[in-house]
Amino acid sequence: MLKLHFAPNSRAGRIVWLFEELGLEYELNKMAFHPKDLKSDEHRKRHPLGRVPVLDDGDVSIYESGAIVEYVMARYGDGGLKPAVDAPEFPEYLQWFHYCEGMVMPPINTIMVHSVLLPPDRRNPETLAQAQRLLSRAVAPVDAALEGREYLIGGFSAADIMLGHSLFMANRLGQVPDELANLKSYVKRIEARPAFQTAINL
Ligand SMILES: N[C@@H](CCC(=O)N[C@@H](CS)C(=O)NCC(=O)O)C(=O)O
Repeated sequence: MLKLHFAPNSRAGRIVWLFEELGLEYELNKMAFHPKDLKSDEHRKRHPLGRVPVLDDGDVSIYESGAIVEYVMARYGDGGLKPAVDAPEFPEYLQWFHYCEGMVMPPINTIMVHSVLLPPDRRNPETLAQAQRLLSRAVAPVDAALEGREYLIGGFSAADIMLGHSLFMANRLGQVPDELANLKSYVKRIEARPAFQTAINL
């Protein structure tokens, strides 16, 4: 049985979303998004930095949300949620899949740290403003790519599970302005998916 080490409001939601889209059975170890759980000796044995998600599958234990998504699709996905290697959409699929952790999540992390996680007296307004600028630059090409498309490569794919989840987070942080109308409606489409709703409400 696939066992996911999970905390609410985290990237672990991507993996639940994937399980739900694929109709897979899974078990959850639901932890608090708090150092008492994430930095415990028990969890640090699973992830040296005490982070989520971590997936156990028999003798396999793996972390990094993108790697977990690829692992689950390769072993249990039956070819779903990704274009074939020789399909024209394949390169763009890879691009948006990796743009998520490579370009969009770093400024989101900084925004979270300097607007939510740190106590107010340790937040740095300049660091926050710089991350907000970086994020607005990073999401603009995604808005352009979504022109006339329902999802990132046309049909729904695992690239939407990665990047769509980040854009949902960016929007929730108030970082997607109304002018980016393609992104705004994309986030609404993501939110309307029952599998996403299951993941986000855990
Ligand atoms: N690149 C990693 C990032 C993992 C990560 O930073 N997860 C966050 C939650 S979204 C976490 O566990 N934070 C807890 C902490 O930093 O203490 C991935 O995609 O899995």
